[in-house]
Amino acid sequence: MKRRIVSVRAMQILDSRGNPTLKAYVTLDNGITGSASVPSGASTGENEAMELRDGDRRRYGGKGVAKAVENVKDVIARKLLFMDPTRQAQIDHMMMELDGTTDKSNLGANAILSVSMAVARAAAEACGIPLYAYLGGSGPVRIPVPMMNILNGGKHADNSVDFQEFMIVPIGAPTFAEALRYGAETFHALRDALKAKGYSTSVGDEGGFAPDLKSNEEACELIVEAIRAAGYEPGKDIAIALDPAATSFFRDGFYHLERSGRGKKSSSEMTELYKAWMREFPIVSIEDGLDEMDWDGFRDMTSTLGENVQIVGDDIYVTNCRFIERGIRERTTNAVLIKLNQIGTITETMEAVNLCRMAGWGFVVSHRSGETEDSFIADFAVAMGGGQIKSGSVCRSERVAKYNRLLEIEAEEERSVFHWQPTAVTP
Ligand code: 2PG
Ligand code: MG
Repeated sequence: MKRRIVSVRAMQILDSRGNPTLKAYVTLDNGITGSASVPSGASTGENEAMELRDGDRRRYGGKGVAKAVENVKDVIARKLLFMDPTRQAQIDHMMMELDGTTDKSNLGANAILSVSMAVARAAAEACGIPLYAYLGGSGPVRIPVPMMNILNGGKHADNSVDFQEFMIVPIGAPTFAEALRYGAETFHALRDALKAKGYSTSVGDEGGFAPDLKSNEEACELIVEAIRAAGYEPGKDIAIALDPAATSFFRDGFYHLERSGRGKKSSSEMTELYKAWMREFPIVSIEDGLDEMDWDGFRDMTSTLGENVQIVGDDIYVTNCRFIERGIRERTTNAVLIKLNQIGTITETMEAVNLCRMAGWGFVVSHRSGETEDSFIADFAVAMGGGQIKSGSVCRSERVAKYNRLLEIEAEEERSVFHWQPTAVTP
């Protein structure tokens, strides 16, 4: 039976950094309500869809989202009333038209996305199926391999590490549950290793440790040591993925490794650095190794290293088909980071995933550094079937919520498969 939307509401809640964000509620004529909360980034790409913030410095330092909440309750709600919630694309396009800008700055990408996600939740429940099955359809259920960010630097921590994320990837684990165990055990071994060296074991925005290390390399050395101490073989059981988020230390044509006191490097010197690291450490994926505007540098890096490592574009593509199309044409990378709030609707995010599939590229569904307890991306990653997710470390509940949801899906789903294969994607 066809359902109708009878109410659309939103409220201001807090994210994991204590900044305001939105939670939206979509209610149907049978009383079902779907709700969803939106995350927020710190190392944001220049061309991301725009989060609408109030700018009133007396409240939350200008970061309030009261206007975005009003836009949901007023402008968006009025248009969505009596619509069929299973018409996701139609609803998303209607909101895009209503906004009328290319970056969603009128109504706010945060306002639009909260409703887009809440609509999907309500529709899935009305259909009586889990969100991942509703968005992904029938067929094998591929549980993604987690990239767990156990050491934080850059804009996600106030320490001496230039690179933003050092992640462990349990490539040899037989199931997601085992992968998570590998990760948690390595995380605890890393705490012991840091403690033994007199380093801080406090954590950064994504739940990874944030010590003042002597160099960026030392992060990889400590992680390899922790993998071994936890009883695993580096490169066979557990590999390393990096997200330097290089835009955050790029200035005047150079990459400034200032925090670690390593001077400045050109684009090709950065590629050489990654190449040297790949000889020394079991690295399987490098995201945003270069600046978001360094398209030529990315292409050179991909042609030099792309055979042996996944090169992921995050800030350079901002989950936007326009940029991903250019990347595919120019062989800029061989994989894409997928973040719903970089573009602002489920429909456009799925279009970005489709481009990756058609190009035979890998893709990684990702959280943001400012998150909520909403586990939407866990279902979304399963639905998209790309086999990779990054949701931070194995501590801080806003990170673990996604991993726990994946445990649940794997336990409930008899058809589930789990394997590490970064560039092969399901059709
Ligand atoms: C990234 C993300 C998530 P942020 O760069 O990939 O880890 O960080 O949300 O701050 O952009
Ligand atoms: Mg990134």
